[in-house]
Amino acid sequence: MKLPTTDALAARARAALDRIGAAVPEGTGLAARSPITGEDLFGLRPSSPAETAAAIGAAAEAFTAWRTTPAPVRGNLVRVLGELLRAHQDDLAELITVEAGKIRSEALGEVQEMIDICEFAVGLSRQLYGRTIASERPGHRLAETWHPLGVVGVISAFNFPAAVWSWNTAVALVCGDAVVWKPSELTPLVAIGASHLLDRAIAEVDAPRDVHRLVLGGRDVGERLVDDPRVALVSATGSTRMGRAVGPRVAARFGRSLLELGGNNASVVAPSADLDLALRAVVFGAVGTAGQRCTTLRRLIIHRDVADEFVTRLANAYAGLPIGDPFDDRTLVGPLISGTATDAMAQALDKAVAEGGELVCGGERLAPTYVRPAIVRMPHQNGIVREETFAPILYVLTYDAFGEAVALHNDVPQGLSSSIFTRDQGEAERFLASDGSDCGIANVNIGTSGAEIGGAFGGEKETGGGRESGSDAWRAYMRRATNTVNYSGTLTLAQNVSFL
Ligand code: UN1
Repeated sequence: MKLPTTDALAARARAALDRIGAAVPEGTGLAARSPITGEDLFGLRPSSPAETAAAIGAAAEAFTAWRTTPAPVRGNLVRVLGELLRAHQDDLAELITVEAGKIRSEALGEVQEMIDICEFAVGLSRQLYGRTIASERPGHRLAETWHPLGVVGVISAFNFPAAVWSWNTAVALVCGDAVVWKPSELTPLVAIGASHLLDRAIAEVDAPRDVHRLVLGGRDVGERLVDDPRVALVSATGSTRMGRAVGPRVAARFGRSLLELGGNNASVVAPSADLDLALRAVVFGAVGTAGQRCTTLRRLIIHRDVADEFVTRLANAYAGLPIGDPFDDRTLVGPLISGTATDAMAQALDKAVAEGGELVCGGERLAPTYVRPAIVRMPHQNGIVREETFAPILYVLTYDAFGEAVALHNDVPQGLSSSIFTRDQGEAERFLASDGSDCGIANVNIGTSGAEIGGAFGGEKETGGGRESGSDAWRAYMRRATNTVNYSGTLTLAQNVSFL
């Protein structure tokens, strides 16, 4: 496998950061690294406890000015950020490829998602609507007003190192909040680049400088955001294990949290499905981003009548997948994030086989961080199939009756994304109905991954329940006040209460 050298990758990263205009805070304590070679690029200085506390304090201070800035003016900041992202789409994508190992097209797609959410948020800045409600009393007006919430702590993961930040930040900023961002310690350079573009936008529109702050480091830095009472909302993306730690800690201080945790996404393939279309969608869903999206397809629930032929075709498609350097335009599968991730994949495959699975193809380690995506036919859905392994493993399960497919589909602890491939409208509707898919995302004739920003993104059960990005997800970033205004000149008590 021909891969770039670590020196070449470091030079690419430096050049991209240079074009963005960001300085690298070199030092020790945190390594910037590339999964393409699995080696360190250079050392960075993590944020100290005092710096992290100061960043939160500065953001809290900036919030007091930002919350009274008119929302459409706040939108202008996000508009400028969107323009800078457009101008530096290639540069940020370059950093995403170096640090997360995404192929070029998916790295550019991630930045596109950032541009899209900025445009969405600019429109939203004129649409933070409250309701007017019919009052039961004459001469009274009952209404609700949405106000900025405070400092939002964003804790993001390596797999969407910039887009998930932008979903939170673009929306939080128009909502009048300040943001402190703790990116994954695996992707600090992407964060430095993205954050610097926002700093530039802040300077250009003369917004309060500390309305956004970046803090770098590991779990301890994230914990400071989680425990600081000045952080009104903690929006955290990562594993269910992480969420289990974060949720109760934030709740203990009556803070709010918005959790985007693990997925165990499935597609149902019915016998009436357009199998050519389903095949392409399944391959992208299972193998895109080397199986490291929250929305990655992990379970294929396929009707017995079409299963054998479909799995054979799938295995053929897998055999032709170009794996290697994500900077090479022909590559479709880049590296996993680390050697630990490839180890986890190998262990999961061993377990699957021990539990009665039949390895159809894949699983070989081609280099320390490169694997061949795997397909495993499973006789049941116990054990390992119920877990999220962040790697390209597709478990195949078969069904006979539609009800069985839905039951299998829902019988996992996670509830992020789901889809059905069918030409039977009744089946499609049943999948989307209240007793159908129990996920936050349920699709028809399209895969589980690659959601557009316009919808609310998130899931149920162990996925954490949070919703980010489009639709009315903005409400999580604001506080609601219910207002009763009496203009009648007399005091009328509600519920016909008489007093005094
Ligand atoms: C994630 O994996 O954390 O729907 C986010 C998708 C992308 C976002 C994934 N738009 O696959």
